[in-house]
Amino acid sequence: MSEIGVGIVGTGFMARVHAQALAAAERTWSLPVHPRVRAYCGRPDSPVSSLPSWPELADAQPLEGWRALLEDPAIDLCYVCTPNASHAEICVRALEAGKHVFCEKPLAHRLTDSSRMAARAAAAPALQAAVGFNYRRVPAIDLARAMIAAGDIGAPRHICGGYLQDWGLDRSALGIWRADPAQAGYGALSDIGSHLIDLAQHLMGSTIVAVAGTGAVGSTLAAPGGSGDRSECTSAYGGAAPVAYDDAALLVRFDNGASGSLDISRLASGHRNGLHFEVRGCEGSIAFSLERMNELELSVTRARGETWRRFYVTERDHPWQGRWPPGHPLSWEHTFANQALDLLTAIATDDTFHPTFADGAQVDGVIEAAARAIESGGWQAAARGQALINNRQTV
Ligand code: SOE
Repeated sequence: MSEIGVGIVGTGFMARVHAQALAAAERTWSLPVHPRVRAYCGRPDSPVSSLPSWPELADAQPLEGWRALLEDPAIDLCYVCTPNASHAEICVRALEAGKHVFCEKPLAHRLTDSSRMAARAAAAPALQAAVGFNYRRVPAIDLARAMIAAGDIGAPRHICGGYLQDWGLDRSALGIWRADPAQAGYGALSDIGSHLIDLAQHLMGSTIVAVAGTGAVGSTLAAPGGSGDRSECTSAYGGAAPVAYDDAALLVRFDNGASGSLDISRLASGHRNGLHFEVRGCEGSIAFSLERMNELELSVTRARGETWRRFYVTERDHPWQGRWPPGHPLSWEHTFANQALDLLTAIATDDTFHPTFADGAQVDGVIEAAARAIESGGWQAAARGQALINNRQTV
């Protein structure tokens, strides 16, 4: 089996998730190529001595800064797991160096950056330019997508979804880069809203073309300087830095006429990592919660008072199953091994891994439309990924 040299940029918890996922994918499946992490690095000013020594990187060379990593001819695939504002420079340089690129979500902290990344990726069609919306690779979510696409609930009319976390309530989170609009973008809208927006489009089979909503900076987390006073934040769109919303409640309109309501918060006590959705069709509904991530609920009849049927998504013919007998559930980290399997397979077969940078830029277009909608109080049009590449502008 041929080897593929991997470089990991970043030493935060997502970098470790991906390092472990590559090893897990190797243990779980007969991969078409053998991923070998050859090098890793931290922030540009991080000396090698400060880098972690994780067991899964025991054979990898620690480097000072990502430029040295991109110069290594033995690196074929670069994972970018750094603060959102640094994604554009690293990913564009990696593509220019002829590397396949996997970028953590959101693609960028501003639409101008993600448009540039998508355009550069479109100019290098032989290279993978992938975005880490890992929840597409939760078996139960992919089964829901397939059931919706197969017409099991009729034409999908509305999605009611949420991504709720509570860590923003802890003062211990003060000062982390996810709270700094200059590094992270639009706060929870960019961090976890990007997942929810991507999933909503993936499940509904249509892109979001218009957004309305409200949002708030509800804690000391997100305001510059940690004051909590929103007046210090520049305008959400076009200002020096985005407004780092802690909460957002969005209404969305899809290209196919369907609608959605999306609830996003990192100040939601009672929800450690609460991603959930209910898709309502003309003949039924389907529902999921990450807190019961191997289950799916379907409502297609009201006969005899029936409400929901429960599926336990661990059968051998369910997506990304087969490692163990039915009834052995997967966990959050397995979705990254599923992602690695599909990315390495796409590289080996010269197929295109989805979601791509164009998909990521389109999601960032919806995020920026949401920020404009919150600021303006009215509906805002969302940019489409392809338009971004062709015209390098938002609509
Ligand atoms: C936020 O805390 C976060 O780590 C996101 O950045 C991840 O994408 C999500 O999977 C878990 O929560």
